Amino acid sequence: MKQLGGRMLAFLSLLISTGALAVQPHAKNIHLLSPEEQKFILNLGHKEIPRDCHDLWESSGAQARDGVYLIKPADTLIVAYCAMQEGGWTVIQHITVNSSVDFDRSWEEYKLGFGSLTDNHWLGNDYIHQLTSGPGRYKLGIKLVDKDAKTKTGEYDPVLVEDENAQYRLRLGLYQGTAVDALTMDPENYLHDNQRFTTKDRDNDNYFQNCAKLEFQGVAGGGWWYDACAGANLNRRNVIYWQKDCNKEHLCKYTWMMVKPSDMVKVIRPADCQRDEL
Ligand SMILES: [Ca+2]
Repeated sequence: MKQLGGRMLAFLSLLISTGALAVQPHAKNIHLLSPEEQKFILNLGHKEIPRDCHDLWESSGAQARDGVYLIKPADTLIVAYCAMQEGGWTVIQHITVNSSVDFDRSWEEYKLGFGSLTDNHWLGNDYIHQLTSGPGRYKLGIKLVDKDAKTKTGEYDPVLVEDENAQYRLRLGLYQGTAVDALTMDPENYLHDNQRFTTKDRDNDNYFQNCAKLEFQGVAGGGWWYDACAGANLNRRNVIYWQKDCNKEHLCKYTWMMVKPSDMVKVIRPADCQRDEL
């Protein structure tokens, strides 16, 4: 009996070390990957689960490549797409104009994420909250690619998406980038900073109707931190909107939203202090 138990353990640990058991990812948002894609989680079976993609990039000595990884921003294990350029961004949104993934979704769907991590998706407001609420500050990266493949970028530093009780209110710091600042400045006075999240089934916006339900050419706006209503909305599937950079006259093809720890706060590791002790 004892021997059988030992063999069983050896067999189990073999399965775990080969990654065969490690999948099931108890990852809470595993629905963002097909069963086939789940086999290609790049850190499957690893003992140490990083907090985010930056953590992973750093511990790999800047060698980690783009792809899907298991991360653990709080006490929940999730899967996320990591864009490893510039120190490891955790992607929270990707949309392609006229995406086959519908962004006209409910509160619950925006909360837990939808779409496909390797394609168009929303990571999930619960996880965006967990990522941006630290420890340490986070920043938000925006990447816009227009129909001529010209790319514009921007960063808000810091960023915080508050929890569900606060209706995932968006808090943004200073902006810099080549794209226009469409979240904290708008010539029409639509400010997205400090707004709560609105979906078609939960109206937290400042308009007399629900901004997420307003249609353009038959397509609703999708969930967003609406004011009354928008100077930017990256979740409208038929017209990606970012003031003068992306709109119905100047079409954008893709966008990404990503987060990573702020440069303003450097984490000091014990090893970094040793020199001071000499
Ligand atoms: Ca309203």
